[in-house]
Amino acid sequence: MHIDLYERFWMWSAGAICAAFFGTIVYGLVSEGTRPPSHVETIDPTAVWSDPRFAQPGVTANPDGSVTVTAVALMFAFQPNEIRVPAGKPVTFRLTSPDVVHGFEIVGTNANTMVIPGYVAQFTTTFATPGEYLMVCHEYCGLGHHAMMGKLIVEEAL
Ligand SMILES: [Cu+2]
Repeated sequence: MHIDLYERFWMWSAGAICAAFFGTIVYGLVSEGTRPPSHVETIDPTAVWSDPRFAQPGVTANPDGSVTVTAVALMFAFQPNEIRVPAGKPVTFRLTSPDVVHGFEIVGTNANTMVIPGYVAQFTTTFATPGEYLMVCHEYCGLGHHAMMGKLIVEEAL
């Protein structure tokens, strides 16, 4: 079968691009430890505030030095809106939404998840550098989406 030179060129080019894209995924998986958050825990979105897991949003210190942050993403704020965590300690975030799909991203870090009504989003990360970080919603959730933000303060560990 005869394949024209240019046809061959574009076939190999397309193949090389696919291989490069796949390579970046494998590189992130193997070398950078990139994993999408995957925590399957359900919750009744109409009863978030009376659910014992989310009745008192905030930061809880665990006996091993790690902390757990319980937060609710809602139109158009995070509850709590200001979160203080220690640097260099594992921080487990647990989030849910009582209304629509929201996003939760801490700008400049690898903390990033979707917050879907009916589910508890959970991931653990460690903040090495003390400072103030912006928390934003990155899933369009309505007219006030652009104003949906909060502050994460990473404090120097004692
Ligand atoms: Cu939003």
